[in-house]
Amino acid sequence: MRKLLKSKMSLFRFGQPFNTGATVKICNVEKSERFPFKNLSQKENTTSFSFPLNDGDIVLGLGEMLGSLNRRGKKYRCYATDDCLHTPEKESLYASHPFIVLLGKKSFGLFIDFPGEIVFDLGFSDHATAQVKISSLHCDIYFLQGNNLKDIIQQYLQLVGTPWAPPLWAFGYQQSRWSYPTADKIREVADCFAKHDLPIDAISMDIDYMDNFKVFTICEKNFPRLPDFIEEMKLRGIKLIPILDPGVKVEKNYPQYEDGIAKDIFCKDETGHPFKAAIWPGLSHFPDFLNPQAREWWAHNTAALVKLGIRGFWTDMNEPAIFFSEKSMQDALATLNSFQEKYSNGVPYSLWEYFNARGAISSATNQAEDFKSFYHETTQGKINHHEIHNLYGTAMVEATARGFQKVDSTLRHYILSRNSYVGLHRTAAIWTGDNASWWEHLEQNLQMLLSLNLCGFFFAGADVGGFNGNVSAELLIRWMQMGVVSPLFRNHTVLGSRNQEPWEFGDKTLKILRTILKLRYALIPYLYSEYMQARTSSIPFLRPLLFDYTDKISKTVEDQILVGGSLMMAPIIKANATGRFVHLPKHRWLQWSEKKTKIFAPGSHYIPAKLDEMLLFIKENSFIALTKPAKNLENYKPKSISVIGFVTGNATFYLYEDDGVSNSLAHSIITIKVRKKKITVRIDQNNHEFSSAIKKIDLRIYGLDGKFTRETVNMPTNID
Ligand code: MIG
Repeated sequence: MRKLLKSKMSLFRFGQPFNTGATVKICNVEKSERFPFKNLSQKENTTSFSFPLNDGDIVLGLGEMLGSLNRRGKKYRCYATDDCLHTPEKESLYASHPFIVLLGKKSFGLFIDFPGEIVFDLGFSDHATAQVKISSLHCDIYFLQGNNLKDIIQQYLQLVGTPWAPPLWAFGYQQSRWSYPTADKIREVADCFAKHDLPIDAISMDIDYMDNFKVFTICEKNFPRLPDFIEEMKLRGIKLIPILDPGVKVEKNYPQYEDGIAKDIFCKDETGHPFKAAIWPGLSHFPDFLNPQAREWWAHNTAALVKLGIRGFWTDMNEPAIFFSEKSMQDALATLNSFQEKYSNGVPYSLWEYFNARGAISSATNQAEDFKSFYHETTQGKINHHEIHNLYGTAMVEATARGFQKVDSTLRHYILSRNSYVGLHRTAAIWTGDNASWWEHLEQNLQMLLSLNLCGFFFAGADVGGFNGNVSAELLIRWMQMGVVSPLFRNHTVLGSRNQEPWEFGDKTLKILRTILKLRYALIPYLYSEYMQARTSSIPFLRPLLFDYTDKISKTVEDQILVGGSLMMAPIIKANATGRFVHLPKHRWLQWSEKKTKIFAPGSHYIPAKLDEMLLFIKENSFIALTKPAKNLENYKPKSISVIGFVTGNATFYLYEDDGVSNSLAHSIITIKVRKKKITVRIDQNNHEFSSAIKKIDLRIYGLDGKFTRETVNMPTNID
């Protein structure tokens, strides 16, 4: 295993920061005189500092933010917001990951552990300066020195903890749409997957499964006998993933409302009354997830669904999103009324008044004033929401996870969250929200995945095919191709859009999509093994080239993905493309597909890729592992696997396997070694708590001449 460099991490503490739970390591606090940036200022409730950006400096990080991988030249705002139009100028989205890395003559990482608003101006106002503004006098700032990106990221991951271990089935394909309106419709979708020979592991249940969008209720008319339905789908190997929104509707006789009031678990306004705002179910209260009692209450409710057989949740709107509050709606209506009065009575009005009226209703959404108007009762005291805004969804997920633990703490859970803060990567997956069926967003998906991985969120993904708008067959194909390496692989689309299931685009497209899905399922041994090892080695599962390579070109390539230790994907992200330039750094690479293989020398190459082709490369002296694609990953225990290597010298491959469901993470490691052309295979199983079912390994090793040798290895029955 790779050795860690000695930690060169310093913590600077200002005031008495709220403990966010982001970090898992306790660091000594440094004297503030040693703060590395000279122009630190603390005034008017703001902590700010800046540092120079030299020519050629690269800034990485910030996880889920729009824009390029190199963050330089843009302004970003960590203040979670439900914004469903991801256009390039937007400064914030649903998540806050205030961690950046500067790569330059002197490289460093910077993590600002503060759950309120932070603005990073990374060479936008002035190309040669980075400015950081934290909207508080209380925060923890971690400064991480390192020789290179890997060193800095490893320190960061040690600080914020090991990424989540998902259940194996989470690596399967998921189909979603807003909404499959009835259980029958979901049955029909499942039938189509079977009929068309398409693997699938989960189907989402969007907001329409509830009774009028009330959380923890079921619309009995459209989803009768839910427990039976869950069981029926389970027998088909498909998990149902219901959505949970935080808002609890204010409505007499609605049990969760009555109980929530009785147990006093909602966030309060200035006057001590439960804070009220409109969200899908209507005027609602918001569980105070920062309050342990409220978390317990929520966990109790989620546990009830887990007991029915639900194995995963999808937590949405947890920034939290607010459509309007009573106050913001009154303000909006006042603006409308005053325009209406003038207009109807023939009183002169300016066009500004018309524009104000036009935007009034929509500007009642997600108002800062509303976020400042309610409070949390935390173990660290009462605190205004605005101060800890970015923690709300993370706390909601913790409460949801607790629901699983209540039922069976030995099993791994699955939670897909929209909002996140640093630390959530230890507990859940995130998706990147309401993207669109645009080619630009396919590219954005790629860059977000890489940025998120650099921030510890290995298990992430975007709505494949795009959420808003209508996808074309070509865009869906290219997006699904990238999905093959995306940990979360979920096709999801908005209410009213064109159907986006694989069979909706004609036979030719269906055939291509089937091959893509089968490839994903074939690659499960490799993907899962590399993911699980990435967690413990603190090396991101998905990486940009510059993580592994130091050549000039690798520094600038933002559209190729290193997947684990052996594989690289160069996704096609342009419409009508029939190929693309690929940078192949340092060593030779074996272009690999099930149909053809070709060896490339290092350098830049234009490589053709027809619509049904994707560009995957195996690095020189490394291996990938595959199986026969399963229909789903329930009870997945392959008996034989194929290992494909491209070996010109010495090479070693570790294949990690576990039961894919339990928290114990008892596992086995199969080691394949090539030394001077001699191959050895061994298996280590820790304490025999987990024993691999693999009996046979079909080894195919490509050499320099592009030809392969084949060998079948029968696994020993006596282990160790
Ligand atoms: O206001 O539940 O991002 O995935 O389909 C929209 C309906 C609420 C936003 C999520 C999207 C989901 C949708 N939700």
